[in-house]
Amino acid sequence: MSAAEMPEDQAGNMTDGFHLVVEALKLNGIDTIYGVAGIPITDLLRLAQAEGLRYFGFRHEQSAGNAAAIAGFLTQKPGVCMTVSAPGFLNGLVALANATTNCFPMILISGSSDRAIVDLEQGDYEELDQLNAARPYAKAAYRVNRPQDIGLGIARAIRAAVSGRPGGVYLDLTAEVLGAALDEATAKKSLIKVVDPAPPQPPAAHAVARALEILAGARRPLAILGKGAAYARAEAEIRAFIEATGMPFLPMSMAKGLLPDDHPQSAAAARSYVIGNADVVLLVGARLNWLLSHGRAPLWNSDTQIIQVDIEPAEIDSNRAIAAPVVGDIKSVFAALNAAIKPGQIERQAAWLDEIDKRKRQNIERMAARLNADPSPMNFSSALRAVRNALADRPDVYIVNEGANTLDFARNIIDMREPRHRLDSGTWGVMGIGMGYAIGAAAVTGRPVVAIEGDSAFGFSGMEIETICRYDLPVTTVIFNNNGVYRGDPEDRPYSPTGLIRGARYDRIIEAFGGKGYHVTDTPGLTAALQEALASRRPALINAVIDPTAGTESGHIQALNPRSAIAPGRSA
Ligand code: ADP
Ligand code: TZD
Repeated sequence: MSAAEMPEDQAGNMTDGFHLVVEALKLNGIDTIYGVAGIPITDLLRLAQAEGLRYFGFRHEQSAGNAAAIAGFLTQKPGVCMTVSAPGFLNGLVALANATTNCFPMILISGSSDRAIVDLEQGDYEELDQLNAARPYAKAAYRVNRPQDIGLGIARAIRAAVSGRPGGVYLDLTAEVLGAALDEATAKKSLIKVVDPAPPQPPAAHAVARALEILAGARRPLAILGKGAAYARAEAEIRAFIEATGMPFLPMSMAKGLLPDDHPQSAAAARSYVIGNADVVLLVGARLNWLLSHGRAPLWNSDTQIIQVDIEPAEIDSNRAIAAPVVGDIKSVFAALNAAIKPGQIERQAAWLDEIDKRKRQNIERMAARLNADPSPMNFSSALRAVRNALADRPDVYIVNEGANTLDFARNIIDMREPRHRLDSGTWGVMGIGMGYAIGAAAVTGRPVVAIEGDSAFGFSGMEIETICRYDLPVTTVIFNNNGVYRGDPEDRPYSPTGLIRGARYDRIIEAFGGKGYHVTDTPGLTAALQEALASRRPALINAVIDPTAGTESGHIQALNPRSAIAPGRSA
């Protein structure tokens, strides 16, 4: 019998699945839900809101899931996304998979249809075997089949999401369980407050000693910092170690700001030189995946010894041999490294640092010419200079960034000074994270967000502009509008596979919802619009017109496009 069907006198001491879910979340400090309403979760969302949880309702589950995932990255608490069954669940699944791939803790909770009918494929409303569909894309996937297991299911989901290597967890709640009745005494006892969901994982002393010994012998050491280090909130410990040893460092894109980009030891402006010439690399919370050319030639030298700091033991040796694995959480690892290092054990390598400085200066000079040009229409460099100028005294602003050229240029041109303030396409190079990440970041930090978006990239989540306006969030979306995926088509040709409508007025989309739209065609206009939008702390969208011929195919990763083996020189 469901709680609703129960006679009044019996219902007095009873509770139901809806209440249990909300109580279990509250008990574990989860205060925000991102989602899209519908059968069977509408009443659950209403109840959550009535019970004091914040609810952000989206226009598409993928954006709700992306908001939850980035909230997880920013807070070390799992972000929770709730969806309806089958199609809503599948829309959210992309975000769940993206969270798992990027090691962000999130929980996708979806309502599901009647298992008796689903499992016999009898054609229920929104029928889908969601649990099994989620499994390959999640760090863990669970289904709750009895109301007395709700507390346990949520506890397991939280622990799985944040412990060890964080990831996306799927939690299936059947409509039946949500409506099911349970007496209050049993219900109360069934709830679990998770104790120490992500306990520190200190490294073994011998692993720390081995790492220091290798570093002590290095002539050309280099630290590479990844978003795992940002997630771990280990900036103080990492900075102390890097400054004590004098070693140069390179941030991966979402680790920018962990140490400020203008730190004298940053080697970002001499990236390929330092990777190719380092004799020892200290790899911290970054995988040797495609973003680091798998640790292989031609970028890497096969003799370079690698010390890898990661919480996931199976990550070690995944792409090449690791000389010194240090398995543990980054905060504990760096506390141990700082404690174990002996004065003078790792010498400052003056010749190496001087050479890096020389190359940095050369590269920065080369870039300056491009950056300071003022072509009309704007190109990526000049438009980003305008954005950078508007952000010069705003290190507090969170940056969301997606696109191809827009992503690659912004990563290099927009300096970050605070940790965890740059949120981008990440491990998959995925489009569609823009508005979800912007909303999630604004929701959990209360700070202004600037989303720097390619015009194609924006389209994947653009309808969430309404969500931004509805909640009056301090999000400014800057669209680099060059009429296409990568670039626009020539005026006199029909639309190609990469073409988008010419001269789109994206600024008018936000006006439909009461936000402020700007249409800008030059750099002073872009800087002024962004400054005004930031000062307003209200939703704004800047349509920045970029030269349609400015972009290159696939931005900086053109080489990943397959080439025909029979006609290698041919292109469209
Ligand atoms: P990037 O894209 O910045 O190069 P990746 O996402 O490839 O970074 O790598 C992040 C790595 O950080 C993952 O291998 C993950 O296991 C690891 N990681 C995440 N959190 C922690 C932590 N608290 N301590 C140690 N390693 C962590
Ligand atoms: N679909 C998804 C989900 N992710 C993707 N990465 C792509 C498609 C392919 N893709 C890219 O890799 S970048 C990009 C697409 C469609 C858009 C590039 O155009 P843009 O940016 O307008 O966003 P630029 O700055 O003009 O290059």
